[in-house]
Amino acid sequence: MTEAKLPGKENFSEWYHELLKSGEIIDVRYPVKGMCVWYPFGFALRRNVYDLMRELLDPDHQETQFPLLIPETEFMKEAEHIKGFEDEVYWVTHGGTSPLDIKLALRPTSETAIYPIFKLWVRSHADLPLKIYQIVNTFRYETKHTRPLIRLREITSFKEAHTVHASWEEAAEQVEAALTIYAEFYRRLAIPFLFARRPSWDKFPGSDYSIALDTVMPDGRTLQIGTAHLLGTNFATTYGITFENEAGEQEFANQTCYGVSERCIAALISVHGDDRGLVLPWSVAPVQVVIVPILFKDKERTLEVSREIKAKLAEAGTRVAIDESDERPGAKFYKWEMKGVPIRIEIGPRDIEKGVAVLARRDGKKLTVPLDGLLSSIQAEAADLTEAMLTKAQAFLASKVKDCETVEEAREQTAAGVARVGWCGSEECGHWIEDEVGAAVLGEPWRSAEKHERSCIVCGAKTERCALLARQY
Ligand code: 5CA
Ligand code: ZN
Repeated sequence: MTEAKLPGKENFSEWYHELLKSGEIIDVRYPVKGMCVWYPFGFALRRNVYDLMRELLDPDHQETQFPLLIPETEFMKEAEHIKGFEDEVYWVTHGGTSPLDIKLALRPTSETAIYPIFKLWVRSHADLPLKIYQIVNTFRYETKHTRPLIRLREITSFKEAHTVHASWEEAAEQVEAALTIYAEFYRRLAIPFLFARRPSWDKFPGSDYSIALDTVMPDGRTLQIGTAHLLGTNFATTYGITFENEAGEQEFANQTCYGVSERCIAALISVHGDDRGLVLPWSVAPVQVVIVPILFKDKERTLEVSREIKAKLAEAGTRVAIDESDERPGAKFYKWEMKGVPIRIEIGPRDIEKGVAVLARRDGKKLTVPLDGLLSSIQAEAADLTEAMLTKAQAFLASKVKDCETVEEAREQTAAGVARVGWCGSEECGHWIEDEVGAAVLGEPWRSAEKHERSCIVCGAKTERCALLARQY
């Protein structure tokens, strides 16, 4: 038995890379930088995560799909947008050996593919609101250090939603609706996060404002795991998206867009995983329950009962596996722990005599439960386990965020966490903070109730405003 041991989670970077491999999530050996391969197990996890996303979006959005290639003529229309993405675009310049008349961009995101068509789809106020999304691959020629699932050049699982509204206020409400959907998405994944309104210099190119969700990784650096942007009429003006209002006049439409990528899976792995491997929430685990028959005497009977349990659980909609291999129970436990299976059932001849089974949760809790009513025991433990995972992750995040009064304190805090400091909101003070502290301004907390008097850490002005600072992935 070769038990490749994981490095401890305190060596986060090594631990993360080793776990992507041992957990069979991502194979990084594809010979193009920033482009990775999903192992089938990783892809099953991805499918469950994106099924959850679809479940949350579908009641109020329609799924669609636009082309990957965008003509240069459309791509180059929105000045701010071009500035933001120009350096990151891959271009298709040839068809076979013939140069193309008009170069084609591989979408880095799809505003410039979708909005020329929105111009055709939106005619009158009766067409609004329009809310669509697609889950596609996008390409960004990232120049910063690439990392699997975190900073890719091919983002394979880009969920982007695009909406069109009659007024700015309605669009702003849609941004809030999007944030509420993302909050629920991450609650079900037991991943806590902070909402921040990005500073003006870090908002989405072509937006009025951007709200981001940041989670805290094990090493205290933050990862942006979703963003919602209020586009106002900026793109509508460029692409001529107008509608006839109730008074019969033409008006520019207001828009939003919001996105999540496979970073949500990077967060899932990083936030919950431990020294023994993946720890997956029940909602998305490819295998939710594994049955390990303890085979020493009465093998046939033990297997028979185990298979009956499996059939029952499967019938109830549980994703269940049974490990009938010849390995020692210990080796089997190790293998399925690495895969993050939330609940393991151990059952041997003595248990069968007594009409019980041992139920072992991925967080280490073990209990003996009657075979009668096994399904409801499993469901109760699964729900409790998800809560326990969320509580633990929330406590970790809370321990990583601290109010700081001085630049020195903020510098120390952001070495392995998030600092909250008074900030008057001026760009000048913001840039000074970034330079002096050596961390990014994530922005002002959004939807946060607590407000109290502070003073700007730079200019000393009295203010209720504050900034979250962190080193970012
Ligand atoms: N059109 C908008 C909304 S979909 C947009 O492109 N927003 S974005 O640039 O902020 O990207 C959406 C999300 O994708 C980000 O919040 C981040 O979580 C993720 N993301 C961005 N770049 C990468 C990358 N290179 N690799 C993996 N994920 C990324
Ligand atoms: Zn200031």
